[in-house]
Amino acid sequence: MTNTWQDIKNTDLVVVMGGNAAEAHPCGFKWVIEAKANRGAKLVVVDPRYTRTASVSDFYCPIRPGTDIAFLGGVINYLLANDKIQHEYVKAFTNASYLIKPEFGWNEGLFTGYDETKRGYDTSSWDYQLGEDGFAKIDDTLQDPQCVYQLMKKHFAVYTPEMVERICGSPKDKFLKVAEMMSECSTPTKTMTSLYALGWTQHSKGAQNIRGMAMIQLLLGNIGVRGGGMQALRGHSNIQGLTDLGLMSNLIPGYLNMPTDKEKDLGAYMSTRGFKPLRPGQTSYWQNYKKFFVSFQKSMWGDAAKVENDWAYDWLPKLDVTYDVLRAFDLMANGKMNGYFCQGFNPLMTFPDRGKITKALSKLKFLVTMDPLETETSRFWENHGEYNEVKSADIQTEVFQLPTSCFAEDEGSLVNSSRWLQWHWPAVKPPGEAKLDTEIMAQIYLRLKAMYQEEGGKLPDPIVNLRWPYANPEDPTPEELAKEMNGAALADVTDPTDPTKILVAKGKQLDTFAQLKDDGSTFSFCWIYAGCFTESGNQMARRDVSDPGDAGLAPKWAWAWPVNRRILYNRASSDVNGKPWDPSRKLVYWTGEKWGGFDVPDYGPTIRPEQSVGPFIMNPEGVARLFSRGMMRDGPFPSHYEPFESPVANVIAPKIRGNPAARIFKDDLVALGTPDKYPYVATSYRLTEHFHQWTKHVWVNAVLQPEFFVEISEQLAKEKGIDKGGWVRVWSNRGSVKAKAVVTKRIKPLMVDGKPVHVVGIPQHWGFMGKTKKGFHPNSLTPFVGDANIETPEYKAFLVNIEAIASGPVA
Ligand SMILES: Nc1nc2c(c(=O)[nH]1)N[C@H]1C(S)=C(S)[C@@H](COP(=O)(O)OP(=O)(O)OC[C@H]3O[C@@H](n4cnc5c(=O)[nH]c(N)nc54)[C@H](O)[C@@H]3O)O[C@H]1N2
Ligand SMILES: Nc1nc2c(c(=O)[nH]1)N[C@H]1C(S)=C(S)[C@@H](COP(=O)(O)OP(=O)(O)OC[C@H]3O[C@@H](n4cnc5c(=O)[nH]c(N)nc54)[C@H](O)[C@@H]3O)O[C@H]1N2
Ligand SMILES: [Mo]
Repeated sequence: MTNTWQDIKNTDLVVVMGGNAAEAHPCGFKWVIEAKANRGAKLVVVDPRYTRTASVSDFYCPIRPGTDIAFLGGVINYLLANDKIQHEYVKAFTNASYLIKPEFGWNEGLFTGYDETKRGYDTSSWDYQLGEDGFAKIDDTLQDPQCVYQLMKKHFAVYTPEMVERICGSPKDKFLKVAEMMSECSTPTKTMTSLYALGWTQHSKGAQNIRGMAMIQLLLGNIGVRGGGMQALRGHSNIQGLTDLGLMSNLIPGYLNMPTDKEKDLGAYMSTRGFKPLRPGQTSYWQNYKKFFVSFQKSMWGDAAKVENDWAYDWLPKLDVTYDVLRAFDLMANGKMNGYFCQGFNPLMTFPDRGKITKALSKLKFLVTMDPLETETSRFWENHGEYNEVKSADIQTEVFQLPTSCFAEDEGSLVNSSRWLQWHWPAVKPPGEAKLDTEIMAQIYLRLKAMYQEEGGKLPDPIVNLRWPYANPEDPTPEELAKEMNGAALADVTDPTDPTKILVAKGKQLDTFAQLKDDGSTFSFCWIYAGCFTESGNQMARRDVSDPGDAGLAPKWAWAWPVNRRILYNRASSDVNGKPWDPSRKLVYWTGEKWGGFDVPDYGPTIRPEQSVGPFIMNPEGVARLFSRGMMRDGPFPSHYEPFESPVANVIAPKIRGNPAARIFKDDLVALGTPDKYPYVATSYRLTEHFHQWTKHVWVNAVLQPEFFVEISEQLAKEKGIDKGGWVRVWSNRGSVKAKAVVTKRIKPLMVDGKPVHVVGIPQHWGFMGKTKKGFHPNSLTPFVGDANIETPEYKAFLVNIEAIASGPVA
């Protein structure tokens, strides 16, 4: 989230699109109700189904799964065509005026630089024109045909209201109503907030869905302001922490990236991470990259990371390709990965194409699960259901189950959607033989280290030299680990302007990442967390609810990264002169001497407005990007692509199937189904009564939602002779499931390009373990396809067929 949960109460318009917050985030959703009750805010829902969120909305618009970019593109076109943008904001704080290279272009659904054999782009033309001074060229009048504003106008012109209706099946008048409601928020005193989650990410162009809305929010002047922003409603309680700490295969903590094979030494690695400002006077915060990186290396290897060995650069793995989870399972399925540690993950249920996952797990020599529950994954060799199964007798995989504690039994921090690190304490002791994950990992590490010390090995250094400074090496404490994430001084850190002044004495915890050094005198495992555990104690354990100005920030409750800033890009809440856009919703403003207000400002409190430093300090140009400069793998602007399995061709680029840069392997392309055999669009989602696959182990939840079902419209039920509550078989090109049919008015057929499209809704909480009745998961059916940028699987739009059957799943 750019803002906080409570800040939702400050908004005028809540748009829930690509999520179902009332169902999946019921506690946070109370702030939407607050906004409605206290400010008269309106709630708009755009979803293929009339959801629990829609049931309390002011306006609901249906949409075909996987077509949000056409809808959002339609809104962008509407805002530009009707001149409903916040001009001053767009000019000052975005790259609308930046000139793009003349060789950049867009033709028949592809941007320049596409290479079909690589299924990817050379993105070099998606860039600014640079002047001789090295700065990006701009045209303040926004008239140059190569400026981002004009290119954007051209790119989105195709998404007329008629086109939106043709692609999305959203009736034109309903689309126009939503566009009009959003456009009202282009005035400086009206704001809109966007709440989204997996309805947007789980597509082969998921990241571009989010960019589409971010562009709208920038055009409306809604980023960095109270009641505005982009709210990624995160999933598991600590999934924000997962990405922060670099658990993605291409990241290291704090959103630094893993070196690639080509970057042979630190010099090569740093040469593309210079982040020279692209406009005069910009801060370009990533210029501190080396400080964060060296401090990370010091936290990993302590004294063994030194200037002579490039701070142990060689000990980091180097990527040849991205090792996302799809690729990992593909490697397993092809016999190229033969051991697997599966910690807190139940992929047999939750990863796409169960047939492929089963095949993958069957090829392993060993599988270790670390989980408080006995998961389906740990019993993958039992064949339940109809899919491309492997015979149990042919499986050689040895399975080890290591019982762990769960969140209620351990101490530590969870990072929530608001980027708050909140400390929590154990309620009970883990039962039986269950151990804390940290203890298990420490045990494994110490044994590995002993083996390397005794037997040598190809590269023992990174393991034997790992810094391991815990009082009990066998069981590090949460406090020790948290302090390490924050970081400390390894030598006295002095003031650069006055070396006699000691800012942090040797051995003391750091207060902020601004104190980090690239000379080895500091360490911090995750630079964005610096400040969470200081000499004044554990900031994450703070529980002070005070909220100055009733701003919805509660700055002394827990601790937010970065530097306890509650709203990102908050400098943009004031105009170029530092005056709040909306005096009734002040956030950060220029007092005449410094930046004051309710939040920690984006940059140095004494940087004067006339210095024109942009609020988007992580970009070397200081402004936000309407045109994403080379960062996205699948295009600088979002554009509509059909899901890989779709009932219709792409009307904008008929020859293109799916996002041309999406993650898909050859075998999985072959496994895709076509609309002649699978005419219905399926989508999958969650229910409040269950949490994924865990709560089916609990009687109370099992009683609330005992049995697997699918949801279909009354029209489809009639067409297929399916009774309310009757049994159905639903199948895709990859598998088949049996379920009870819920026939509902909440799903309606959509008219897409002149023909009706039916949607089959498939909730996802059942399996063959636990207290609920035995059931199946949509992932027996889903395709093994992922987003182009972050490889999130396309769970939300695929093709199925359905028929009534006489009996359901026993056996
Ligand atoms: N009770 C409960 N709460 C949970 C969870 C749980 O299992 N149980 N899981 C947690 C986790 S890990 C996550 S990630 C979050 C997920 O939170 P959400 O993303 O909100 O949950 P979903 O139910 O997966 O999907 C949300 C909605 O997306 C809609 N949708 C499907 N396809 C499309 C599309 O193409 N466009 C649009 N606009 N909408 C579409 C679906 O109809 C559904 O209503 O929930 C978290 N909260
Ligand atoms: N078709 C379809 N598939 C989906 C989705 C969808 O919308 N549609 N949603 C996707 C999303 S957003 C998500 S997040 C995934 C979820 O996928 P998973 O993460 O595989 O699902 P969970 O059931 O939450 O599994 C987490 C496991 O962690 C265990 N656990 C809990 N606490 C601890 C602990 O402290 N330590 C350890 N070691 N284990 C612990 C739980 O018992 C559980 O078995 O599913 C994805 N799959
Ligand atoms: Mo999730």
